[in-house]
Amino acid sequence: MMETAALSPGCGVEVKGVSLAEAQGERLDAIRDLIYRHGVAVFRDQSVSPEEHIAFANRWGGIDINNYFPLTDEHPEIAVVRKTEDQTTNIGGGWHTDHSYDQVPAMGSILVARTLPPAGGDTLWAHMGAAYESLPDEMKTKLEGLEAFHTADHIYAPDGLYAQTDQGTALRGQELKTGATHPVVIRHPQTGQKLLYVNPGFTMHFTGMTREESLPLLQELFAHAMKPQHQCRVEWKPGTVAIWDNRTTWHYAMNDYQGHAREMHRITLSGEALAA
Ligand SMILES: O=C(O)CCC(=O)C(=O)O
Ligand SMILES: [Fe+2]
Repeated sequence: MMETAALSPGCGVEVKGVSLAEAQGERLDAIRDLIYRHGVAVFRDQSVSPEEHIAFANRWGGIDINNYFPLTDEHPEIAVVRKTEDQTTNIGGGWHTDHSYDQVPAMGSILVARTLPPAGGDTLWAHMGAAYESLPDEMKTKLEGLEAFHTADHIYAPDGLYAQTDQGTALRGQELKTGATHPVVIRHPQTGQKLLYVNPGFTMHFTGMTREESLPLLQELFAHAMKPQHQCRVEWKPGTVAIWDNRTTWHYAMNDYQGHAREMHRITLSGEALAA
């Protein structure tokens, strides 16, 4: 029997009674729907080998190969999100939406915990449907028809954010150029829910405005979206798997476990173009 419990009133769901390694058919469709609506689903006590991780992702749909993260030697489909005990910078340690810099952004990811610190290293998600819904009506009106430009170049380029940290050498794809324009408010491709689709990691400016002109409104939206009531938090345990929807959520990987290693296996799921 599949059972569910909300992680917080605004975001996330824990799913019990499911073995992801075996989930398919109607069971998989039910899981899919939960993730589209709640933004992120957490599954505990899973036993998922790299092969089963890939097989599940293929049953879900297409796999996107991330351009930046190191890949496992045996399985190029699996990206490694790693912080060694000697590194001080982590991956994803700020609010962001993966792949918003792609014109056809990845739908989401399946993250499997492989090595965990003794404490800390939680991941936070924030629900952009809840964030949109709680905006004042005047703001909703103001956002109608607005589009924004997203890129990852300031993060991953040779003079980007990570290059200045001890994560720099582990990353690939520094020569890539990215850029995409999306509506500021999108409709979820499957549920039709209205979602705020700008994020502090990759959204640079509104179309037709400079960065400087855009920043006051962007920062107002970011501050609103990251309010605690839109968030949920996942404490990883051995066997924990999280699957999230990039359209519905932002996420943030806590970097509060200095001196300890943390390693996650990530498969990125393909998505579709986004529309208002
Ligand atoms: O390590 C995590 O919890 C998430 C890191 C991240 O941002 C990602 O895998 O996209
Ligand atoms: Fe991320």
